[in-house]
Amino acid sequence: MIADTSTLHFDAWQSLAHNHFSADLPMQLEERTKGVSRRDSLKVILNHLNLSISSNEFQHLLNEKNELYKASLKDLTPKNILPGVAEFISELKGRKVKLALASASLNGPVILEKLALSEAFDTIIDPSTIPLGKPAPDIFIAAAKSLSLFPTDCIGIEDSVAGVNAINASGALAISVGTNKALKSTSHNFGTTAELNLADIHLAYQIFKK
Ligand code: UVW
Repeated sequence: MIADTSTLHFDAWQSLAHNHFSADLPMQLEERTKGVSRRDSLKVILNHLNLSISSNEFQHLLNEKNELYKASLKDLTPKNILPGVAEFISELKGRKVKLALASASLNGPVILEKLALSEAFDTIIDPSTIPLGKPAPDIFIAAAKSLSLFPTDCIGIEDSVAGVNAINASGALAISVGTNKALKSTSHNFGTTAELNLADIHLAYQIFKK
C-alpha cells in the first residue's frame, strides 16, 4: 500500500505460469494472492491450475519467482510512493504515532530502502518469524507487541482482503484502501491512498473504541 508492488508480484507469477505451465492466470488471482506470502501465493496458483508438484520443484518456482520480482524492483525509487502516502506518514510522525510495517513480503526492507522510507517505521516485522501468514492475525499481533501496544489499541492499514481479514482477526481497527467490494464491507475504506487522512481515521477510531 506504500507503493504498488502487487502488479509487479502478479506479473512475476504470470511469467512463471507462462514459462513453466504455458498457462495464463486470470486477473481474479491477483486479489487472491495480494498480501499473501510467497509460499501461500504459489499454493493458490497451483491449486487454480490443478497441479501438484514436488517440494523441490515448489522451492525452485519460489526462487525463480523471487528473482523475476526482484528484477522488477530494480527501478523502484521514491517516485513510486503512492499519492498522498509520504504526506500521510509525515502527518503520523508529526503526531508521534508509532508505525510498524507488517508486510508479508520478505523483500519489505529492500523496498523501503529504495523508497527512502526505512527510517519512517519504528519497527519492521520479519514475516519469516511469523509461522501463519495473512489472513491469520499473527503478523498484526506481533506488530502491536513490538510497539508495546495491545492490538485493540492499534489501527492497521491494508489494501488486500487477506490483510484486512488479518487486521480484523487481530482485534485492531481495519482501514482499507481500494475499491474492492470486500474491502468496503469489512473495514473503514478510502478509495485511494490520496484520500488517507488522520482526521477521518481518528473519527473511525473513536467509534471503534466506544
Ligand atoms: C510476497 O509474496 C507478499 O512477498 P515476497 O515474495 O516479496 O516475499
